[in-house]
Amino acid sequence: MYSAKMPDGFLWGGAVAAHQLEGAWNVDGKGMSIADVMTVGSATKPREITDGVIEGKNYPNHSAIDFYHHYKEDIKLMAEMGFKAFRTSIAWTRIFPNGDDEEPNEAGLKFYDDLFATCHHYGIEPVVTLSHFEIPFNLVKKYNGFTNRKLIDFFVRFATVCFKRYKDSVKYWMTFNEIDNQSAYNEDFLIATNSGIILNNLSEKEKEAAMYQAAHYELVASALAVKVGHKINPNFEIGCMINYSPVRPLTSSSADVLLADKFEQRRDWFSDVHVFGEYPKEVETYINRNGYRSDITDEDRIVLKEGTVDYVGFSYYQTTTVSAEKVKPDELNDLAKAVAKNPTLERSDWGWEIDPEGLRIALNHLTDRYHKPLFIVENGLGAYDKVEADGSIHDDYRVDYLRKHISEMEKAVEIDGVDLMGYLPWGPIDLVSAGTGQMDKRYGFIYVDKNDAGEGDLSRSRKDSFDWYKKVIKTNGLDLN
Ligand code: BGP
Repeated sequence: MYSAKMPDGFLWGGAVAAHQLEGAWNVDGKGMSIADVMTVGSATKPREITDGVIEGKNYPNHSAIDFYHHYKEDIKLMAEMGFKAFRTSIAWTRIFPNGDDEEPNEAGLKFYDDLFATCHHYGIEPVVTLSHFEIPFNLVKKYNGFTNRKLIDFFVRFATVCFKRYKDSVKYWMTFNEIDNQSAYNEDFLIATNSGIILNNLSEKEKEAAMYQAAHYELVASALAVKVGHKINPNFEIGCMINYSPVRPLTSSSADVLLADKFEQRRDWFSDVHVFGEYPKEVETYINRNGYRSDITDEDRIVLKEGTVDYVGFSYYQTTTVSAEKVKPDELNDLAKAVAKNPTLERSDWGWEIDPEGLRIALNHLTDRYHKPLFIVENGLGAYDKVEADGSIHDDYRVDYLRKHISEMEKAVEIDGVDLMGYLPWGPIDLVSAGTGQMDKRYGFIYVDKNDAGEGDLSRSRKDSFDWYKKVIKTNGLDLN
């Protein structure tokens, strides 16, 4: 297996999001977020989004793994693995419970003071996402999420408060988690979880129109936040965050290749705007032709140019394969409809294709396209774990997945010359799945005793992967065995 030492200062660690582990959903003044109205699903059954909290339903994010009260113990375990960085989000509703409040909630701000101080105590650098699928529910109901231009101001106010408060305790920021992860909405969902758009009763065209409008406002909000952040602390590194999945044609036919290109254009435009500060031609033409975006001002275009990001953060889980048998290139709109199964790849228990080399391809592609430092801020395998009678957990499948991905990452850095800031695999401690709401879809090096039904005593224990990852970090990536 190929391995290489990573550059000095490489940020090894892990990544989580507030709503997926904190719990304490209504504690110390926290308001209700979109994640608080999502029920538990399964590998085959999607989560339900309810109109408010309905008694008797199971909302796993309400208590999650109660990181809110366990963070000291949890960060200590991550420090034991040698973490250099810990990515989390600031729950918007802890700071602005309704999203449109005039003043922030001091108790919420204080929680993150303490969390970041704990990280620094162990020499762990916090990496913070401002909005990670946890938009205040009030902003969804009252304004229809980011379809409303007012949301720009609410987000920028939230970002400004965070930048000022954590000016000296956080250096690495990201504005919106997986901003591109909203065009492939799920029919069964009531609300697009990224931008908070209520999708009920909208036609396919209306949904797409709403998505382009909302994404535009999110991009403007992000650019404004980048500008404000750099004023508050010029040493801030503020990045974007996309879900990156290299796209492949199922066959070598021109129709499949063109479809793969078009698919990629419709996915990459979000980061194109973040990095270049302008819309790419194909997407601008597509949305104009469809009459999708009515509100984009000259001032917006200036803001986008002035608020470009410092680095490109991305999640990598799998590649995407497309087939023109499913959708003709010129008829591409709902991206999910073009996706075909890749016959060469194995899948996880949740059907996610496993493709380590895709990570190297991703790193090369993003480097060539953006000429910016990259940051892998999510990667990992969701799997069922078995606890043995003596309490041990032999998660060799997880080690195997991560080892292969890290090896490809190291090739990209060492052989291809990619400028990479760090590697933060998803869910270093078991947490609530964003997609299914399950606890039993586990990513962690640290096991948490809680299952899908919410049973368990929340105790933490080390899986086999814990010691393996500790060694990887200790040798700066050289020893992957
Ligand atoms: C990404 C999200 C994360 C995380 C991850 C794994 O898209 O940014 O929040 O959850 O996917 O997905 P899941 O939790 O559905 O397994």
